[in-house]
Formats: sequence, structure tokens, C-alpha cells
Amino acid sequence: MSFNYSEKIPNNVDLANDRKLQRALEHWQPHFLDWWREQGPNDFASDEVYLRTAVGVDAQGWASYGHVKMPDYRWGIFLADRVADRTIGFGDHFGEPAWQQIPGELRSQFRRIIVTQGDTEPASVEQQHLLGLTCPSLYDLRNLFQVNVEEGRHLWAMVYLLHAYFGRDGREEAEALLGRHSGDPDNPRILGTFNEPISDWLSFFMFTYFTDRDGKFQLKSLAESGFDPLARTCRFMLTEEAHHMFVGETGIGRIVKRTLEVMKELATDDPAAIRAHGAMDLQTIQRYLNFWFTSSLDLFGSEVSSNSASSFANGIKGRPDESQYEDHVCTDATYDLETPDGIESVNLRNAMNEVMRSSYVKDCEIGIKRWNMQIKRTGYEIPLRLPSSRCRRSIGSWSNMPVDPDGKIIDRTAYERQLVEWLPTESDQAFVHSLMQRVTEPGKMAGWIAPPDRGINKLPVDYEYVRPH
Ligand code: BYC
Repeated sequence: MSFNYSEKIPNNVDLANDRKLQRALEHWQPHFLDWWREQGPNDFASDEVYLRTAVGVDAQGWASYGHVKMPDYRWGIFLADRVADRTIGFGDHFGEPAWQQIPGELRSQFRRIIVTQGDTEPASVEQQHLLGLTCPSLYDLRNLFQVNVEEGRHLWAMVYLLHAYFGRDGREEAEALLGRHSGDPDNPRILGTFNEPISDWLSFFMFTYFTDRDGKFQLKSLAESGFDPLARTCRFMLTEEAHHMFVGETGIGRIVKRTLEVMKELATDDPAAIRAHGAMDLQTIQRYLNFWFTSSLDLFGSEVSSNSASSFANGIKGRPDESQYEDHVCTDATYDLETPDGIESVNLRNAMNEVMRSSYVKDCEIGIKRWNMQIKRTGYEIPLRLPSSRCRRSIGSWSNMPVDPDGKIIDRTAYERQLVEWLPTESDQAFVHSLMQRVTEPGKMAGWIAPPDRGINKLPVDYEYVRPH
């Protein structure tokens, strides 16, 4: 497939030969650009940003670098290459040829999942839209914008599917994706975490570590879908998603590194002294981690879910890396769930949300181990840790249960008293906000974060990643 960049919408789906679809998407495009101007990082619209743009799906094409003004970024539609003779890898249709069109009886289920996925993408851009004003460096500013434009492209990916496969309903859903807004009391985003404000960079790095990682797992499960265009779209989105999690992991790692430098310099682990020196104490970092991890856990849905069972049965949504399992049908298998009333054995198909959540938690542990090695090497015994996945839940069987970070059910009054200590307090937030000062001299870093080990695309750290207009 060749790519034609003289087209308004770069794509590898042969849009030029589908005039009706092309017209529908070209009708949506100005609405998207209006939304980007109103809800995106508009203060930087005339700056030139060193961005990676996808111009194809192969090893060379997916990462083409250069300075671009964000409103001129080419939001294109790219699906990973088609796998010849692909068959459905799980559920009741296991082994049947993958679908190129959506089976009529599954339309509304597919639509719901595509809309939910699509809704998160613009939500995150809205959540982050003021962060550029307080960037700790030009390197970080560029990474923020890279994440933002790619989330915009991921919205395009879902809107393409809605327009191409769902007719008028799909076009209405695509409009509605621009009508809901993060945190809007009248018309909020669909999932909880995407309505939480991200008004400082510590939250941004936590979000890209924990919430984008939910994205990784959800996209992996949709990359298994029996509906081939959805699977191919998600496969390509995953290549971009990896960078977002890199931003989170290295961002938190660099904050921890700077904190440890200050602790060493002052020879103390006293939070007040560390703060007075302009760095973030590990306890504050832990409280932000508690907030974003527990919020992101809810994004997997309920432990026992008939929706997840039917998504699996119908070939809509598989398990991430389905090929790692032996049984792809799971009609007789069971799963032992820990509920507040004890162990409950449920049909595995009904526990798919929990299967995914458990893999997600394991993946989250990797960064924690890495940061803790840094802390240990400096000689301190203040490890960061993930709270129990039962703690502070708002969805599922542990919802609203008084569970402490160790996973133990405790007295409700004690829980309510202590919860405020496990999460960022108002004074933590005021302190973190007080550190958020804009640094825009190439190579310079704010005092609360260490420089990265290397720059983008083999360029030096002090490269001018964003050129102000
Ligand atoms: N908040 O049976 P249940 C990403 C709703 S992140 C509010 O428990 P089910 C990204 C649910 O919708 C990945 N509502 O679970 C990251 C349902 O409502 P309806 C996003 C919630 O149905 C960073 C009801 O509760 N992708 O890409 O299996 C930056 C009962 O549901 C929540 C996806 O989510 C919640 N946390 O749903 C940018 C993939 N959890 O329909 C991007 C698409 C559940 O009965 N979505 N509910 O009114 C799905 O696969 C599924 O819808 C869910 C689980 C994962 C959300």
C-alpha cells in the first residue's frame, strides 16, 4: 500500500477510493481541529516541536522525526499490515476466519468498546492541556506534546472505525467523542480516571506510567479481536503507546534520582529538609503513586463481569497475548477470585477483567523494582510500593470497602481517617504545585528532576526540542 501525503488525511486504508468515507472523515476533521484548538495545548500552537510522526507502519515509516507546529501535525489513519489467513484466536468462534466486517448481531457490543477506547484518547489531552506552561525542561515539553499528538491520532484511529463500519450511528458517536470533556459535570468522559485533573508533572508521570499502561493492556486485548480492522489498528497504536509509558517510567525515575541526590547532599531523609531544598520527598511520591495506581485499577472493570464474558465468547476482546495460554475457549475453566466474602470460584470467562488486571499489576511492579534499586543503592530503606489492588476501589467487588494498602479490611472510621494520609494531601498538592516553574533553556532542568540519560532520537539532551515562535 502506498501513502499519499497530498491527501488531507494521510492513511494506508485506501481512503481515496472510498469517496463516501473520505467525505465523512473530511467533514469530521475541522471539528477535530476546533477541539484541538480549544482543549489541546493551544498556547504552543505556533512553536516548532521536534515530533515523531507516523508516515507508515513499517520499521522506518512509523517514526519520522522533525520540527512541526502542532496544528500542522499529520494525524493519519494507519493499520498494521494484514496477516494473511488470520483466524480468530479465542472464544466461541475460535479458529474461524477473522472478520473483515462486523457481524450484525455484535454491532452494538463492538461499538460500545470502540467508543470507550476512543473516549480515553481525547480525555487525556484535555487532562494535560495546561501542563506545557510549567514544563521542567524543553525535553519534557517535547515528550508531553508527543504524547498529546499521538493520543489525538489514537482518537482518529477509533473514529475511522466508527465512520467506516457503523454508518450513521458511528458518525454520531464520533461527534459525541468531541462533545464530552474531562471533568465536565454535565458531560464527562466515560471512565473515572479520565475525569481526574492532571495539573502537575508528578501526576503526569504517574498517569503515563499507570494509566497508559492500562491502555497497553486494553489495546493488547483488542489487538486479539476477531474483527480484523480493530485488531490491526490496535497493533499499530501499541508501537506508539510504548513511548508514553517510557515517559512515565523515566519521569518518575528521574524525580527519584534527584530526590536521592538531595538526600545524599543533605545527609537526611527528613521530608521537610528535602522539600526546603526544592525536591520531592519519597513519601509524597508514594502518595501520588497510591492515587494513580488505585484509580487505574478500576479501568479494568468488575472482577466478575458478564460483559467481559460475552466480549470473550463473541470474539470481541481476548486476553493480552492470548497465545501465551493453552485454552483459548475457556468454557469449563474456573478462576478463584478473592472477594470480601472469601474465595469465590467463578467461570473463567466472567473473570477476564481480573485476569487482565492481575497481568497489569505484575507489569506495574517492574518500574517499582527499578526505582527501589536506585533508593537502595543510595543506602536508604524507604522503598516505594504498590498498594493492594483491593484498596480504594470504586468498581467491582471491593468497591467502597475499607481496605488498607496491605489489602486488609479495617474498621471504616479508621479507614476514612487514614485514607487522607495515603493519598496526596492538600498541602502535598500545594507543595508540588509550588515547584512547577517553567524551564525553557535548552538542556536546563527544574531542580526537582534529574536530566534524562539521553535525548530523543540520539540527539543531545540540550537540543532545542521546542523552538518558541
Ligand atoms: N469508570 O462489567 P463491567 C487508554 C462501567 S486506557 C466508569 O464492570 P466491562 C489510554 C462499564 O463501562 C484503556 N465506569 O466492566 C490511557 C459498564 O458500563 P455500561 C481504555 C466503568 O463492561 C491513557 C459498567 O461499568 N480502553 O487507552 O467489562 C491515555 C459495568 O462494567 C469503569 C478501554 O477501556 C470505570 N473505571 O468494562 C490515553 C477498552 N469500569 O456499559 C488512553 C474498552 C467499568 O454497563 N473498554 N465501568 O453502562 C472495555 O473494554 C470495557 O468497557 C472496560 C470494562 C475495560 C471499561
